[in-house]
Amino acid sequence: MKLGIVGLPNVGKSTLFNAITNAGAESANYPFCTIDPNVGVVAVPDARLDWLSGFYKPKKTTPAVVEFVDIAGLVKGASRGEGLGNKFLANIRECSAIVHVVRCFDDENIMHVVGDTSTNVPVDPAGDIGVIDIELIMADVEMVERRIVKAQKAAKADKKYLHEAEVFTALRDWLNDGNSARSFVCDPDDAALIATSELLSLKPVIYAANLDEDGFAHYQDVPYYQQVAEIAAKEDAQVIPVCAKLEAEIAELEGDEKAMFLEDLGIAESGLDRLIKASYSLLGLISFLTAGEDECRAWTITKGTKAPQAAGKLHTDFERGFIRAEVVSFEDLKANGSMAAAREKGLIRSEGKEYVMRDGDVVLFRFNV
Ligand SMILES: Nc1nc2c(ncn2[C@@H]2O[C@H](COP(=O)(O)OP(=O)(O)OP(=O)(O)O)[C@@H](O)[C@H]2O)c(=O)[nH]1
Ligand SMILES: [Mg+2]
Repeated sequence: MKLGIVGLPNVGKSTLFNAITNAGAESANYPFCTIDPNVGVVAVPDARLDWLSGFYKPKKTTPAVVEFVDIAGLVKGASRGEGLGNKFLANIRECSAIVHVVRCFDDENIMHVVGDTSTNVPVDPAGDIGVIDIELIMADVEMVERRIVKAQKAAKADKKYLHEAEVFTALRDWLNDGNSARSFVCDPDDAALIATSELLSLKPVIYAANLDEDGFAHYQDVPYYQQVAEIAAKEDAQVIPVCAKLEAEIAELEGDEKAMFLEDLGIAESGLDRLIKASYSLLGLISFLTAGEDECRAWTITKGTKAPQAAGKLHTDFERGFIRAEVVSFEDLKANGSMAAAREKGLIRSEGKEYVMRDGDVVLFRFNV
C-alpha cells in the first residue's frame, strides 16, 4: 500500500518527498524534473515504540513503515495526455491513497504553472486543487464509460448486470458534474461495486499545504492555507501544514538536534511527522507493539484485524497455533511503568480468537504448534 504525492508542477512535491525519505530524489526549479516515479519507504514515527525501546534497551528496534511515491506534476489537460499526463495518472492508479501537495507560498523565482509550462500564473490554492481534481475526475469518466459499456453488454446475457450499468451511469453523471467519486453517495453494496473500478478520485486524500518559513510559523492566518483548509473541511479530509524546504533541513538532523531545532521554532512535532502518521492512518493502518530485550517492534495491521491474524504477522505458526493474546494498552503500561506493575493491577487482559486489535496494544501471543 503506497501513497502517491500528487500536485501541479513546482509546488514542492519532490522537496517534500526528499524530506520524507531523505532519499535525494531530484529537486529543481524546473517543471517536470521528476519523470520517473521515485519510491521511498519511511519509518512511521511512534513515541510508544521509542518509550518501549528506552525501557527494554533491546538489541533491535523495528518501526512500522509506509511507502511514498513521488509523482511528476500534473497539468491542465493531463487526462487528455498533456505533459505526459497519462503516464502520471497511471502512477497514481497504482497508489492506495493520495497526498495532494498545494503550493501556499509566493516566490517569483519559482514558476507556478497550471497548463502551459512556459506561462507563469499567480498562486491560487483553491483553483489549483480544482485543476488537479478535474484531471482525476475526467480520467475516471473514461474508465466509467468503459465499465458501463461492458455491463450493458453483459446484461444481454445476464440481467443482473443491468443494475451495475445503472450504478455506473449514475456515477458518470456525478463525475461529469465535476464531483469526485469519493463524494458519491450510495448504499454499501453499490459502494463495494464501485470500489472494484480503481478510480483515481475515489482514493482517500490528505492535503499538504506547502508554506514558506514565515507562513508556516503562523499558518492559520495565511489566506492560502485557509483556502485549502476550507476545501478539506468540506471533503472531511485532513490538511497538514508543512514547509517542505524547512522540513528537508529538519530531516537531516538527528534526534536531540532535531528536538532542539523544533523547540526553537516553537513546534512540538515536525509537519512531516504529522504527515507520515496521518498518511499511515489514511491507508486504514494501525500498529500493535511487541516488546522485549531482543526486539521492540511496531507491527502494521489494517483496522479491524483480529488477534490470530495479527499473530500471523509475526509468524504463520502463531496464527495456526493461536491460543490467546495477552494484551495491555500502551497507555496503561506507561502509566504503571512496567509489565509487572500493570499485571499486578490486572491491566493485562487475556484475549481470544475474536478479539479485534487496537492501535497501541502491547501484545504477547500464546500459541501451540
Ligand atoms: N520558497 C520556497 N520554495 C520551495 C518550497 N518548497 C519547494 N520550493 C522550491 O520550488 C522548486 C520546485 O520544487 P520541487 O520539489 O522540485 O517541485 P515538484 O512539485 O516536485 O515539481 P515537478 O516535479 O516539476 O512537478 C524548487 O526550487 C524548490 O526548492 C518552499 O516551501 N518555499
Ligand atoms: Mg518533482
